[in-house]
Amino acid sequence: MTTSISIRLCVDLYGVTNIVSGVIIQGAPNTDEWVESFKVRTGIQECNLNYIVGADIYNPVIFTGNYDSNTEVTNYFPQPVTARFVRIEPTAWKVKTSLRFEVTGCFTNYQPPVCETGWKGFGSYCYYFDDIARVPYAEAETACQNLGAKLVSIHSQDENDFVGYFAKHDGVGNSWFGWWIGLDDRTVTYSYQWVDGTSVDFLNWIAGEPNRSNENCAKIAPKKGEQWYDVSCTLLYPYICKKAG
Ligand SMILES: [Ca+2]
Ligand SMILES: [Ca+2]
Repeated sequence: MTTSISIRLCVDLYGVTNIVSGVIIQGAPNTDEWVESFKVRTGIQECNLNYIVGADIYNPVIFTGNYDSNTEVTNYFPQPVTARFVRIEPTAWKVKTSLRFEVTGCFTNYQPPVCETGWKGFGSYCYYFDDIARVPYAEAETACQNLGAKLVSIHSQDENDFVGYFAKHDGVGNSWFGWWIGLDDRTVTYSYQWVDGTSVDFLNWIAGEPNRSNENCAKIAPKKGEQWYDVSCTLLYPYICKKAG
């Protein structure tokens, strides 16, 4: 990918979500113009990109850029991300923010999931957002099973962003206040488990939650930064299902 002068360069990775592990940049060909340092944002929705961060999750990584026109400088991210959009935000440059830019990652062997009509793909899974239903948790669980799926499990900030984005934009009425996700402590209080049996390797409770031993089911609340609450399993919410693509 080669591009012209741009303060913020954003690329759409062929219109599909990819695993991106880093970026490679060069200065302008045979001209003393290059980007000396930069930040990177990535994401699956163009208007909702997150900065690449490292151990300090609150501050974007400042990547070291070029020192001449033609040497390719490769920067790997602290860990690969799932992204369709990659945006370079120069923080220092020589004369102009000229750069040539490529991304590294798994493009040749990544196959976007094939999802039925009405389902949305992310990673290797398909997701269904039933924003019409208003049902208790157990009914939502059954409804997903009837679709050959399970109530959604969430395993990364990227997956949470994806789920949260569609929870927000597909939602009508009180879906804005929450959707069932497949996380509960119905068996052992405060021992939360995913109903699809996957490991609990990511949690996104809002501050102060989970807060009640008699609230055993989790919802994601798009209105509250896509964070999670424990609530009574008898409350009525729409729900999100997930199955392999
Ligand atoms: Ca509980
Ligand atoms: Ca609660």
